[in-house]
Amino acid sequence: MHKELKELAEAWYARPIEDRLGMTRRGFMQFCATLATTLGLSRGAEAQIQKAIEQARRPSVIWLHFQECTGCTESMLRAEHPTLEKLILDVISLDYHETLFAAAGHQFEAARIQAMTENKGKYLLVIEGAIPTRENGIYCKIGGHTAIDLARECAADAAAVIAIGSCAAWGGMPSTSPNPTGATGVDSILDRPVVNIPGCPPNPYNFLATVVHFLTFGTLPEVDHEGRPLFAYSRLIHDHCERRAHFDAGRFAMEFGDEGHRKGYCLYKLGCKGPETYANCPTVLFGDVGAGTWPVGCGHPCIGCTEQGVGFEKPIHTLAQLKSVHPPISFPRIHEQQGSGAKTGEAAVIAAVAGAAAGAGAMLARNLGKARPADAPAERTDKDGGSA
Ligand code: FSX
Ligand code: SF4
Ligand code: F3S
Repeated sequence: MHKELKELAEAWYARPIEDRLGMTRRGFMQFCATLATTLGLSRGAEAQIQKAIEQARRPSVIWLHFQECTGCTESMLRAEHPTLEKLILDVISLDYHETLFAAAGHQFEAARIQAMTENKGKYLLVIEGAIPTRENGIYCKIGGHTAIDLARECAADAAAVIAIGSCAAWGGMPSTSPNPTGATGVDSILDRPVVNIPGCPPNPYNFLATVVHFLTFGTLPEVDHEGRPLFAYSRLIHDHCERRAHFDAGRFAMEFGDEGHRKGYCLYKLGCKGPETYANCPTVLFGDVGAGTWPVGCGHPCIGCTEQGVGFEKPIHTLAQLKSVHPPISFPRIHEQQGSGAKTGEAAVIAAVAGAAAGAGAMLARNLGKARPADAPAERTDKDGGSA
C-alpha cells in the first residue's frame, strides 16, 4: 500500500470504533449484544465480542464472484441499518472484491495475488455464486481462469472458506433444472470444510455474525450437516413465524388479495415453504426498516430460498411438506418494533413469549385441505401435507 494511504488508514483505525461507525458508545454496545443474541451465545459474550471488534486485527477477506446476480453483496451494502455495512467493512479488511474495486485488468489480478501472499494462511475466502462444472468449467471465467481453478487456488491458503448465498452454498438459482452449466456449490469442488450461508440473498446479519464469531473465538460457528451455522439455520421458519397462530387455528389466505390475505392469515395454501425451510428470517428480518420486513411479513409465501431441493426447485405455489405438525411452545409477538439502532435480531429473544395453543394439532389436521375455510374441511392427505 502507498505510504500516505497506509498512514491515513492507521490514523483512522486508531480512532474509537464508535467514531468510525458514527454511532454512540451505547449504540455500539447494544449492537454487540444483538450479535451475541443472534449467535445464541450465553450471557457475557457481548463483552468478548466488543473487545474482539475493537482490538482484533481485521482479517483480510478475499471475495470472489462466480455465477450469481451480486444480490448478496448488494443486500449487505444496501442494508438500511445506518451502521451495518460500515461495521462489516470495519470488521474485515476487504482486500479483494470484484464488484467494489476501482481497479481493473492486470492491476486487479495483482491485487488478489498480493492479498493472498501477504496474508497467507490467515485470510478469509468468501465465495459468492455457483461454480459451473460442465465442460471443465468454461461457463465462468475471470482473467482467463475458470471459477473452479480460482476457487481452488484461493482456498489453498485460506484460514477459512465461507460460501455466501444459495448459489455458492448449493448451486441456487443457476443450478435450477435442467442446469445447463452444471452449476454446483463451492463445497463440492473443494476438499476442505466450507461454511454455507444460504439465502437469495442471505441475511447480512448471518454473514456478519459468522465473521464476528471467527474474530472473537478464532473459530467458525458450529454448523449442521449442510454446513450452515446452527445459530441461523437450526429452526424451521414455520416454528417462529408470526402467522403460525393462524396456521394452527386453520385460518388461511386462499388467494392473493382475498379477505384472509388482507387480514394477514397463514400463507400455507398459497405455497408457503416455511414448514420445510430452515432459517431465521422471521426473527432477524431484513433491512431494519420496521416490523414484518421479510417475505411472509410482506404477504408473499416463503419460496424456501435457503433450502436445497426447495428454493428454485419446487413450484412456488406447490404445498410445502410439513416437517413438523407440533405447535411451537412459544410464539413471537405479532407487532414487534424494529429499526431503531441495535434492536434488530432481538426479536429472537422476544420470541420467547409463552403461548402454546391447546389443541392446535387437532385444528391443524382438520384444516390443511385445499378447501376454503367456509367449506367442509377436507381431510389432510399426503399430497397436502407430506411427512407429518
Ligand atoms: Fe444473487 Fe448472490 Fe441469489 Fe445467488 O445472492 S441474491 S442469485 S444467492 O449468489 O447474488
Ligand atoms: Fe408462516 Fe408460512 Fe408457516 Fe403459515 S405456512 S405459519 S405463513 S411459515
Ligand atoms: Fe428466503 Fe423464505 Fe427467508 S424465501 S428469505 S427463506 S422467508
